[in-house]
Amino acid sequence: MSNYHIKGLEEYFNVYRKSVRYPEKFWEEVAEEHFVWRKKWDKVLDWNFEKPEVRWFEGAKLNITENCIDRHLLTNGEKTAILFEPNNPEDEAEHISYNQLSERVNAFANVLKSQGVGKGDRVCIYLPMIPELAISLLACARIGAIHSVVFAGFSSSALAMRINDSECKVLVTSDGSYRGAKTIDLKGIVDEALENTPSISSVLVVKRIESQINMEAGRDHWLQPLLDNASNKCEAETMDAEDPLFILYTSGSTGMPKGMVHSTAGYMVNTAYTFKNVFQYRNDDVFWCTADIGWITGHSYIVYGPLANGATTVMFEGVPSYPDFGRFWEIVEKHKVNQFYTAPTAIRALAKEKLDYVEKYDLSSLKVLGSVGEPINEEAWHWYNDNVGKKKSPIVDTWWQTETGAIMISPIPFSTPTKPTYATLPMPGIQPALMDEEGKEIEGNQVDGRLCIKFPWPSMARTIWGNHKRYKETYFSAYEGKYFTGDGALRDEVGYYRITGRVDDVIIVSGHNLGTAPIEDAVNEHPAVAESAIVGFPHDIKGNALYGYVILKETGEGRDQNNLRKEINQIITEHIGPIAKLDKIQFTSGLPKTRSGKIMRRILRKIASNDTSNLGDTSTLLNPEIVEEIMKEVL
Ligand code: 7RM
Repeated sequence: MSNYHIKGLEEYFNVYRKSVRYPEKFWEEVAEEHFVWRKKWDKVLDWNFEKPEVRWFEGAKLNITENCIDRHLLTNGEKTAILFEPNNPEDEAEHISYNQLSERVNAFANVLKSQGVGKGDRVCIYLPMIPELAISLLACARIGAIHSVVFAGFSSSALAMRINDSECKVLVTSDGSYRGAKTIDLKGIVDEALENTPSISSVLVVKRIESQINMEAGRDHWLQPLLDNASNKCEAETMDAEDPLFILYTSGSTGMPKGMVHSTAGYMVNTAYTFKNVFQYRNDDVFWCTADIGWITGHSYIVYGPLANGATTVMFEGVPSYPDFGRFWEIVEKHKVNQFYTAPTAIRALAKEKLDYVEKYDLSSLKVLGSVGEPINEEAWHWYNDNVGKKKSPIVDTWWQTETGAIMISPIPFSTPTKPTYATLPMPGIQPALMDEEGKEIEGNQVDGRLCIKFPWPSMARTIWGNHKRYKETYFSAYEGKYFTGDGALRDEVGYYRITGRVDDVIIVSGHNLGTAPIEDAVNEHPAVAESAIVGFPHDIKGNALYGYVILKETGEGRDQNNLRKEINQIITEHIGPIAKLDKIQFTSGLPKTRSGKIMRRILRKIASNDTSNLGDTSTLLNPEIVEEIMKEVL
């Protein structure tokens, strides 16, 4: 029996049972046999979900880049580590070998040092999907700096907020980026953000689009000349197992985005383990995850998980629709991709287009198809299975979160029989529980409830940067002694899990988590807006889209409503980014409220979804008459 590479359903059950009975032994074996350590741990696990406090492999010393790069050099130095496919299909793909990756990461690490970055310092990375993005993560890890990647689609104020929250010292960005036929002035956004970020002392700028940009003397430096002068050897910093590796922000239902803090050793072991098993990666395979490295999926399954396994990982700069809707499949054919991992929103968008775009290409290299980010609906599942996988490639519907660091519930392809819309079974080491409204665990099958995890796993986030109290309240207070995911789920007759969606005020739009509160805050900044409430409603392509109910001030009444809608979306774009724009905006004179003044979103959600047959009990509302008014004007 191999813990590390599961083959067959029986073996999965054996490994799973062992991982529940002897979790420490299980993870210790994985850690011992598949990674290089400068010093082994003194204790595998220490935990307390009340405080909460979790430590894995305490006392161990390591550097994750030695596991992701150095150890592959002797045997696999010429193997392609990163296969970069540029936005423009006419431009040549770049094959970066492990040897080259090593040199580039080390040189970058030396440049960071020359800018005064040391162990524990935070570095903000705001880059498009170009090789420097992956390289900058690894360069930080090399010297023990904590990276905080901000998705390059976020606005200047979203960027500034994240920089300030974790007091980043250096920012890595580019002169601009390509996105399909468009170019984006990234540096312009950065300049605006940096007006209010006192912690940033220097900015490293990658040249990508060769545009005329402002370079502020003393603060901004072109990266290339610094790299040219840097040595490509840099000793890896010795890190403790529990030293933070990175911060990644995720939206909550209220307030500031949460800076989830991930540890070094546990994160490494867990992402590498799940990568190997969920994708059944073999030595010469080419793996492609289409996510952006600005999200956790990119961190774990473009960078760390694949590289820790010595894999070839594809990085794609562009979008699925450029130059046409066949781009993904063209890339699969061109690079003979073996494992393809994408999001339901992308599948739905491509399924709307002519089948020609898929059928034109030879997809016979594909062995495993993955899905992540939101529930995959039955129709999309079948389209993916029939037209991309030709009914031969199992679909792994992987459920996990920024907070969990690694895949938690997923089929193991060729072992676990798949079932449309089901993420199926927990990965070894993961102990899910479904909870009822009273906070009791629901035993048995054919049940549904709120999804919790009742035992620690190595890659769980350890805290929220600067706010351990919020970490405790958000994840460990709803159900005593358990981690609460925020998702609802059901367990079928054989024990398969199906994730039904968020049970809080987070809406997943095109696979991006959006908290309603920050968007409402932005809308309320419009001078004519008195109050607003935002809910999600089902959308063919995005999964969910945003519906805003807006109460105008007197000054706003009589104004052109379409102009107001445009202005409101403009403010959202500035504060959060275009992904948070509202699809529909309904002006109303009031919002349904409970007596304690809480907006009854449940009712608004139903109205926005055109599902008004059963609105539930509205008698407890302060203003039940408003429901009628809203229903009359629904868009
Ligand atoms: C990896 C990622 C997390 C939230 C999570 C769920 C939803 C993710 C699935 C899914 C149903 C899936 N991290 N989610 N994967 N829902 N089936 N396979 O997406 O932090 O950005 O989002 O995404 O609601 O809580 S995330």
